Parts: sequence; structure tokens; C-alpha cells
Amino acid sequence: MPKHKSIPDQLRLAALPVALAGLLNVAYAQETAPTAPAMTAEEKAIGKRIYFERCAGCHGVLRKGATGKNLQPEWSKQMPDGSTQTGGTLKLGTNRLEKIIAMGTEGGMVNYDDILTKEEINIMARYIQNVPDVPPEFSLADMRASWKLLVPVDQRPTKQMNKVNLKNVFGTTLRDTGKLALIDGDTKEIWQILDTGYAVHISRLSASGRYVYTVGRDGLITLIDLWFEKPTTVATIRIGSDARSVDTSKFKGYEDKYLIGGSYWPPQYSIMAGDTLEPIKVVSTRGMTVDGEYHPEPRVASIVSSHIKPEWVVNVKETGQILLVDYSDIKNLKTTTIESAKFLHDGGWDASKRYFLVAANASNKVAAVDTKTGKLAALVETKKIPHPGRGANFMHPKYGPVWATGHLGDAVVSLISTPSEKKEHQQYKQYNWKVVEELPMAGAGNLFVKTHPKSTHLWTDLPMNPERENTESVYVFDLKDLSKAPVKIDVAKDSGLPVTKALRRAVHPEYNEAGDEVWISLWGGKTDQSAIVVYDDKTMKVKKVITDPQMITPTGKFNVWNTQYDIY
Ligand code: DHE
Repeated sequence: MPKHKSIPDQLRLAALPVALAGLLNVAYAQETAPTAPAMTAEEKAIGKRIYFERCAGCHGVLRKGATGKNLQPEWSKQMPDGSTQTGGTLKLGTNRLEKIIAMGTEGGMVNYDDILTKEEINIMARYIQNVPDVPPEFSLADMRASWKLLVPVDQRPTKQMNKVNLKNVFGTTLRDTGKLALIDGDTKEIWQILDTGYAVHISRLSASGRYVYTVGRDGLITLIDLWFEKPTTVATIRIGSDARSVDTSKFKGYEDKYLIGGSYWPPQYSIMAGDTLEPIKVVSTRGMTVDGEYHPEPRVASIVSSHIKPEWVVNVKETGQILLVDYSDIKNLKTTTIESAKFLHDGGWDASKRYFLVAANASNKVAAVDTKTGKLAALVETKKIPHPGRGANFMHPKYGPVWATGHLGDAVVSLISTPSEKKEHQQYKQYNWKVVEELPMAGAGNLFVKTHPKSTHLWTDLPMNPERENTESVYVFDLKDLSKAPVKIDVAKDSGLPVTKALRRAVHPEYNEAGDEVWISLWGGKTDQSAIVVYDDKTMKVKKVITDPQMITPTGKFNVWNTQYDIY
């Protein structure tokens, strides 16, 4: 059986060292399938840990499958023609499962023989033939019990107490240390490093730009106040045992009032007070998929706050339902449910901020929601596993306004034409919601694309590409002439740091407030000192290397101004 190292799939993400501390720290029962291979209590504990570290991200906690296949011991599925399909890990058996785990599959599963020992592979092959573990639910009372209001509102500053240009601060994820570095974008000095949730995932800004919210994979939300002399954590709360998304209320009159957090486990979203994190409401996302099938684990993927209505766009991964949650009356919550396509993941606004475009990644589609009418505007076919981050908006010389997404599974960046009400843009109407161009990349494995209204460049990374020279580089397209091959920039080399055994993935381009610098993270080994390399956007030359012994596994960066106003 050949190894499937070269498949740069979403699955590679799950192969990264993600210890879901939240899920691991809760006690829960595991039944044993009567015909499943026996396991000792110690082996089960190992299986449980490895499953949540490596497998749950793609296969789901209940193992019903998402980007990865269904891994239940036995399953049966009614097909549209009336026939029944059956399968399951018990049918495959220990030998076959060991081979799949060790060598990977053509379907996108990567090999684990260089990550797990032979014994661990054997344990995992037996573990997944047993009935899946079901972690406990997480209620409003659980949220309240976890809530820590460290600095009440009346003990916080009433004006900015520091001289830092807050608009140009970068909240920087230090992934494997579970910390957030707040970097002054003007001086490029690290201003403060704060503890956040485990394997902290994203940061978002309050509408005022004063508060930074982060969410950890363990479901811990952290509220940081930038008005203190040094950024200070003023409240924390847990929203579940596994989470990825957070956003605030941005509509006029609701600035900094509410916060919403989306959980993977339990599958639900939670609403909190924006300035204290006091829990207000929890809403389950369990329900029917777009195919009319019940799903017990529809995880909450990306969430974004509308600028034109008091609404959040909540994307529910497994069901393919996009929820518009109206936060103007939380007691009598009104929700519009929009059918799109299964496996919703990440996305961003078009240039007008009327349409939200979200990748239905394992369906190879991008769904566009019209937040003005509350309807699906389009479902656009893309190449394999679109992964836009928040995407990138620019004027195409021939097709007008476009939004760009890269792909994990194909070597292209797709440009999708987006509508514009401007008179001078009506000539482009004929192209709306079509993929108007596919820019060739050096390989598959792109995660993020980025541009800025003041820039004529499109920066693209390739952190999931199997070739080191691509993983450690970014490619920059010239928006004035897209027929030109992109310029390759070797970020690892530019960092000047010594070569390490671990790959140093160049990841997540982010612009500064002025739109004339691009910051790239160099995501190195778990204990390696790494860096953020800052480039001049025009000349593509290094301006500064930000490095420090505490700069370990930097990944996402969130410039205050650009995140506050959704500029990308
Ligand atoms: Fe992410 C965004 C989920 C792995 C870096 N990631 C998101 C979002 C979701 C998500 C749902 C959208 C949030 C939003 O907009 O509200 N990510 C997942 C996973 O399920 C997955 C595949 C596996 C896992 O177990 O977590 C995963 N993500 C990763 C990584 O390994 C990355 C590359 C490095 C890291 O720091 O963990 C990573 N994800 C990011 C970043 C964003 C993100 C930087 C925000 C992009 C932006 O510009 O907004």
C-alpha cells in the first residue's frame, strides 16, 4: 500500500499537535461494542487522548464523519433509491485499520506512521472499533460557573491609558503555548504576552476597537482590554470543551454590547455580554442537514457580525445550514435558516459587506449569503477543498469586483465575481457568482489569501504543501497583471533564523493599518524560537524580523483596524 504523504488535505490540519485540553479534561463514559476488540483501561485512555488530539477535528467527536470518513463501529444509511448502505470500522477490522492509519488513503487521509508508534497505531485501530466516547453537555449554568470577571467595568480605565497606536496593534496567536502576543505595529515591539485558551485559535475585535476577544480550542474565551497601560485580561469564560469561533455585535447601537462564541462540542452557540462575558443564552445547533437527515453533532464553524443589521451569520458545519441570528431581542431570538451545502468552514465578506461567502469545504463549494434579503445568493462550485480564511477582495482588470479563495486540495486560487450596486460596475453583472479566473499556484495546500484596498498585490501562503520550499514560502500575485507568475518569497530564509528539523510554515499574511506592510508568521516547531517577518508591500523586501524566545508557533495575526472593519 503506497503512503499518502503528498495529499495536502484538511486532514493534515488534524495531524498537527492539537491537544484538545477541554475534551481531555472532562470525565465521560465509553461503552464497549460487544464485538469490538478488547482494550485495557490504560489503552482506552491513550486512544481517547490520541483521538481528540489527531482525529476529532475531521471525523467528529461522535465519529459520524465530516471532512474525514464515518468511523462508527457500525453504520447504515438509507439511500435515495430506497436501498441501504452499511459499513463501519468493525467490518474493516484491526489489520486493515492499522494499514489505513499507518499509510493513509487516496481519499485524503494522511499517513500516521511517522507521528504515532506501532503500538499507538494498534491501539487506535482497536479504539475506533469501540463505541465513540460521548463528552458531557455544557449548559448556561456550566458557563456561569466557569465565568471569571477579573476586572469589573467600573474598575477599568475610562480613557486610553497608553500612548500606543491601538489601530495598528496585532493580536498574534502563539498557538502551542496558548498565548496571545500583542505587538505594536508601529514600533514592531512585543507590547504584552497574555495567557489565553489552549491552542488558541482566533482573535476578533470589538466594534469600538477597545476589546480583543480570543477563543481557545478548549472553549475558553478571553476578553482583553487595550485601554490599560498594558493590555489586561478583564474576563474569561468557557463556552464548551472544544471551540473555534467568536465575534461581537457590530451593528450601530449595539457596539461592544454582545459576544457570540461557537462550539464544536457541544454543538451550540453561546451569547454573552460584550464587556463582561456574563453568559446570557445557549442555543443548540443539533438538527437536520440540508439533505433532511438528523445530525447529532453539527459544529459551529465561522461566525461573522453584520454591519447592516443586528445579526450574526453563524455557519453550521455538518448540516450546511447558515443561520442569521437576530440579536436585537435575545429573549425572543429570531433566526433565519438558510440551506446551503454541507461542511461549512471559513469565510469572509465581499467588498460591499452585503454578501458573506463561506467555504463548504468537503463539498467543494462556496456559499454566498445575501445578508440584506436573508437568502442564499449563490452556491458556487470550486476546486477541491476551498479554504479562504476570510478571502480577499479586489478589482479584477477585466471582471470587476472579485473575492478570492485558495484551496487545500488543488493548486489554484479561484476568483469569484461579486455583485456591486455602483453604476460603473453594472457592466460586470453578467459575471456575478461565476468563477471568472483560476490563478495557478505552485502546488496545493493554501490556507490564506490576503490583499488590502490600498494594495496592488495578492499574498498567498502554502503551509500545507508537502514540499519544504513551498511550505516555507509565500507567493505574491500582481493584481495589475494576473497573467504574470507570482513572485516567490522564501520567508524562512528571510527570517535569518537557523534551519530547524521541523518545517517552518509561512502562514497567514496580514496587512498593517496603513495597508503598506504585510506580516507573515513563521510557524515552526513546538519548542523552536520563531518569528514574524514583516515585508514592505510595494517592494516585497523585508522591513523587520520580529523574533523573541517567547515567539513560539506564531500563526494567525489580527490587525486591530482591519479586523474591526473587516478590511481584506
Ligand atoms: Fe482554523 C479560522 C476551524 C486548524 C488557523 N479555523 C478558522 C475558522 C474555523 C476553523 C471554523 C473560522 C473562524 C471564524 O471566522 O469565526 N481550524 C479549524 C479546524 O477545525 C481545523 C481544521 C482543525 C482543528 O482541529 O482545529 C483548524 N486553523 C487550523 C490550524 O492548524 C491553523 C492553520 C493554525 C492554528 O493556529 O491553529 C489554523 N484558523 C486559523 C486562523 C484562522 C482560522 C489563523 C483565522 C483566519 C482569519 O484571517 O480570520
